[in-house]
Parts: sequence; structure tokens; C-alpha cells
Amino acid sequence: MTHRTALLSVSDKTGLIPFAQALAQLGYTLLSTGGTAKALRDAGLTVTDVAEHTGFPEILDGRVKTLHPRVHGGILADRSNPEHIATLAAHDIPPIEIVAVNLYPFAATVARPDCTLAEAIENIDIGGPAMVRAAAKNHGDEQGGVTVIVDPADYTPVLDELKNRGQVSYATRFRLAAKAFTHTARYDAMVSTYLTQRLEGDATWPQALHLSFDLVMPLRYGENPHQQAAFYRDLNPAPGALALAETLQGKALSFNNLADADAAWECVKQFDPQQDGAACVIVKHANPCGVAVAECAADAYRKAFATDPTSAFGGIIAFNTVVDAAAAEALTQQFLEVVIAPDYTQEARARLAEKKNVRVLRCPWGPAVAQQDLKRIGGGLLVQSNDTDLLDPAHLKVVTRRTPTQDEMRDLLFVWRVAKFVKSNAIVYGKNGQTIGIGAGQMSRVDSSRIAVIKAQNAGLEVRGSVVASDAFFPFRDGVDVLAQAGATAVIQPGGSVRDEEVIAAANEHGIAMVFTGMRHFRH
Ligand code: 93A
Repeated sequence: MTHRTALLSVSDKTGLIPFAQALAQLGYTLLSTGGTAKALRDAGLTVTDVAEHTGFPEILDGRVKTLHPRVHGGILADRSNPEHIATLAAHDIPPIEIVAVNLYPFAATVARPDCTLAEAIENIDIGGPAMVRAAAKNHGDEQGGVTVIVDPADYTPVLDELKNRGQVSYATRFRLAAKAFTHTARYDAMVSTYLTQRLEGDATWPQALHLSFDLVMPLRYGENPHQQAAFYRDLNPAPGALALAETLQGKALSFNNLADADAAWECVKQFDPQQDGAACVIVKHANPCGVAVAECAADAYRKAFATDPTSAFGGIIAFNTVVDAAAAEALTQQFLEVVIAPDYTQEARARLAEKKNVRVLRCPWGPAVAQQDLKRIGGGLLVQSNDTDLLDPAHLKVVTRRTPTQDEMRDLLFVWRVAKFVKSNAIVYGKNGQTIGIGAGQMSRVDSSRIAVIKAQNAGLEVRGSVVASDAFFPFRDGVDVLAQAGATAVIQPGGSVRDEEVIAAANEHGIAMVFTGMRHFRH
């Protein structure tokens, strides 16, 4: 058997011993750094210390252990290049066939609440990534090359190939090389995210783009069956993020399920269970088609459903509160795709389990958080901070002769919060904590106003006496005329149009109370 060397230097020692034992049985010389060598010796294995191999001690508290030509030469020499082989021989450098390295646990270190900057920095691995990248670069060709392993899950497949065919196939070496570069890229992204977040003031924006995600699962398809898709999660999702939701039952989540569940969840999170009571949001095609607040989850659901029962068919339904038996009972009267809530009572779980296809998600409750919002365009990417700013009621400005009544004001603030989650142009009619009609995604605001009225009428709901939110200013008075004719009594909108005077005059003419927010909520 030719003499072969495996270099093992791992922080995560999962599966290390059986892997090393099998390599030793196959005739490999084991070469290791301090802690790894100790673990192997403790298990009764014979191992050469890297310090002995290089003839140079580990120095600077281990910062320099493997950064040595005798290590890197052995990894990087091109096996099919006679000059490289001659150079190894001239310097008495044994080639290294297998490099199993996983890096200092940077993520786990910085996740500790008491982690200092100095500790984080000490946990930035330098020598490990250098070996991983060198080994991955030199994965070779059909004739041979270096096998790099960064994930203990790959110990077994590599051993199987070594046992069955005497060497690791090119296909496997190639796959592992790609995985290794993904590993080091992700590692550097974590370090860059950590340090960038500690920059002073505005320096974090917009220079630093954090594109570092973990694959949660491949999805069957994307928005349509011919599109490929996958679901990724931030490395450290904020509490309350949809990506942290746990699936309690139901069919596999689809791409559209996840997108709609996120829209529903972010919308319902605007309603604080303590201050606003139970809230329910029903989403279809990324738009709320019914939103309501009430004393209990079941009532909130019934009111939200009543806004647009036709659209609610196959809906994604989010609650801001525990789903109890009464709410579950009401829910199961309709065909629905997904329910998402902070929790469920046992009775509710049992009732929902009777509809075994329904996906039931439980997501930890948490406020909406600032994060980067990404939108792909041809050959580029648009990045913005997401729309988390909330309206301060102290900044509201009544611009009409008539001031909204207390009830109107309460409903104005309710429809305003809903409008933020409706695709522009958004017009939302509501009353008594219930949406009455929602006009979404139209290219003209006046059409959204008309559509919202038509939908309310189709649902048999009374528009008269309702209030209205508009996500952006009315460019002309026509939108106000439409909602006045429908019987709305108060309007909330950002203001800021060159024709504000004309719009306010129209409201005064109709005896409507109008409030300016000074904040726009386009959503596309
Ligand atoms: O301190 S380093 O940046 N410098 C090095 O030369 C070096 N060589 C291996 N980190 C280095 N390593 C890392 O040590 C490996 O990536 C691995 O995570 C760890 C294994 O150390 P031990 O075997 O002492 O547990």
C-alpha cells in the first residue's frame, strides 16, 4: 500500500474518532493539530503532531499552527505535474490526500450574549480556511487529487468510496470542493456581518450587503410549476421572523404558501394582543382580503372572513393570539391552505388535525424588525430598509373642517395599518375593527376606490358610515368623490399632492373628515 496522509484539524469533533480509526485501518498516517491530536491519542490512535511534521512549534497561542510550506506544499502540489512532485521530493514533503477541517466556532461564539469583541476576533479562523481552500482548489482530476471534508456528515460517504474502490472518485472530490468553498464563503460572510454591525453610525448602510443564508429546504417548485425554488433562512433570524416558524402538521409548504404566510404574519404582527385584542388576517395572492380585530380569535376570524368570503377560499390565515377550539372550529368550516399563530390549544390542534392537508404553523411572537429588503432586477439588485416605521398618532394632522369622531379615529388607525400591507394602489374601507372592502394592486387610485366598494357590495357589507385609508396621496379629487358617494365618512392618507387643496375641498364639500399622516406606504 502506498503511503498516504490525512490531515485532521477540527473544532467540531463529531464523528472524528470512528473516521480516524477507519483511516488508520486503511493505512493512512494521521496528522493533527493540538486538540484534535489529543482526542485521537485519547482514543488510542497513533498520530503525528503538525508541530513535529513541520519541525516548528505551534506559536502565538495557536494562531500559527498549520501555516507552513510542509503542510501547504503537501496539500497544494499538482499530482499530475512532474515538477511539483519533484519539488515535494526535494524538500521531503509528503503529499496530503485527505484534509478534514472544520473551523473555529465563530457563529456559536458571537451568539453568546456575553461575547466580547476580543473573543469574537480570537475565534476568526485563519489557518483552517487556508487549508480548506487549498485542498478544495487541488481537488484534482479523474487521476487523483485532494479530498476536502468540512462537514462530519461526509466522513461516511468518503470512507465508503475508499473501502470499495480504493480512492475517492473525482465526482465526490469535486462536490466536496464546491461545498468547501461554500463553507469558507459563509464563514467570511458571518465575520463580515458581525464586524459591519459594529461599525459606527450610518457606515453600515448601504455599503454592506449581507447575503448569507442557510438552506432550509428545496421547494417543489416556485411561483409556477416550471420554476425551481428553495427556501433559505438568515443566519440569525430575528425573534418573530416567519423563517422561525415550526410546521405542526400538513402538506409541505410551497413557495407561494411561504410568501403569503409572511405577508399575513407581518400584517397581523401590527396588532398588539394586549392593546388591540385578537386580530386575524386572511391573505390571498400576497394581499390581505380580510382583516379584523375582536374580543376573541374566533370572532376576529369571522369578521375577517366576512370581508371577502369568495377570496378567502384557499386563504392563508394569521392570528396574533393563541388559536383556541372555537377559532379552530370556525376555521375548519372553510377551505384554507395555511394557519399561522403564536400557539394553539390542544383542542384546537385536535380539531385542525382532522383537516390533515392544512399546514399549521407556530411562530414565536416578536415585533417587526428592520432588515434589508431585496428585489432582483435584470442583472442587479435593489436593496432598501424594510417598511417598519410606525405612525406616531401625535403627528396626525386633521386637514378638514370636520374632525373625526373617536370611533372614526380608532377605525382610521386600523385601516391605515392594513393599507400598509396591501399592494399599491391600496384603498381600504373599514368599520368597527373590520375591513369592509379592499382595493389592491391597481394602476390608478380611483379604480382601487371603485373596486373596494364593489367588493364590499358583493360581500353584502354596508359601506355607508365606514372610514377609508389610502396608502399614498390622492392625485385628484375623483378618488375622494368615489368614496364619498359610497358613503364613507372619514379618510386617512399621507397628503403631499400638488392638488391637496382640491382634494381637501372635495372632502369638505362632502362633509368628510380627512387626516394626513405624512407617511406613505407604497408596496409593490
Ligand atoms: O489559529 S488558526 O487561525 N491558525 C492555524 O494555523 C490553524 N490551523 C488549524 N487556526 C488553525 N486551525 C484550526 O484549529 C482549525 O480550523 C480547527 O478549527 C482548529 C483545530 O484545533 P485543535 O486541533 O487544536 O482543536
